[in-house]
Amino acid sequence: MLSGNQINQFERNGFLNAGVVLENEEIDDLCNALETVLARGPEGFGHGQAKPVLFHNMISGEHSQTERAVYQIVNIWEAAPAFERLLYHPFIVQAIHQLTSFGSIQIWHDQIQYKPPQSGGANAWHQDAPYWPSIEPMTPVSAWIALDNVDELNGCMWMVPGSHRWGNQIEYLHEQKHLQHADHFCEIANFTPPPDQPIQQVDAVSCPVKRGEVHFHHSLTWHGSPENASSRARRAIAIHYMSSEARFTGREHVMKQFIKVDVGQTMLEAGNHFPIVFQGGQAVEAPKTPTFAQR
Ligand SMILES: O=C(O)CCC(=O)C(=O)O
Repeated sequence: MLSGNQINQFERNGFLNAGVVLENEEIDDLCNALETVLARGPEGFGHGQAKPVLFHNMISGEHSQTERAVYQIVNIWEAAPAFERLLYHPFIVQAIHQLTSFGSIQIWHDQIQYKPPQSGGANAWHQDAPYWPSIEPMTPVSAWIALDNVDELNGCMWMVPGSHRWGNQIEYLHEQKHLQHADHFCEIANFTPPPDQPIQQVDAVSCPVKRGEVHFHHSLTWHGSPENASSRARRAIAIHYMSSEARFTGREHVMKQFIKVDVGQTMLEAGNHFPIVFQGGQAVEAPKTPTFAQR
């Protein structure tokens, strides 16, 4: 369980490192599963085989001249049982309940963001919720779990304390796309927070996360991560949750193709791509057999 202090810290800042949640052996299993998926590559999954929903270099095209890469794998859990089990991690799920007060919690989607050594690219400043127009209300909290020690040198996330209370500022944040390198990533300029909010300065801070630790962030918290120019890999997985009371809007997202309810209906019956992980006051147990993947 999160302590009252941790919850207060999350509510004030919009993010929280809640410490170690995974044993070495679990991390090794996750890393092995990730290596298997990376080795197969986006084209390595045959027709009818369980596969991630999306697998690509998320900065190719945009910065193709730099030959940098951030491999984004959405719903690796569908292809890898170790990642499916992680969705049901009781501490993480309970913490999401504590931070949101939702009575029923589902997975919206997960995503690996893997930055290879030396050539890892940046994930520019953004907020998550504006990228998820398919569901309302927007999903308020994500869990981000490090599979390597992640720090300023290999592309840890940076966050702006208090920014989750400043509304949807995605257009402003897109103007900060030139901030790519660790040495200037924090130099966000020319923004005045709304005067009625408790935090009044834009002070980006780095958020190092050790292997096996979980870091939570609000879906309106300004965040991003600079390039990985170090000799170390940066492997991490984010899990994005939603309330089962969230409603399908019909708007676009890579997960929209799997939503089995009509526009305006709640996501509770959205289908098995959106597993329920908390219900009836407790974390749900992981299924005994994988939903999609072969063992
Ligand atoms: O892994 C990263 O560097 C960024 C991840 C992210 O933007 C998120 O989890 O919302």
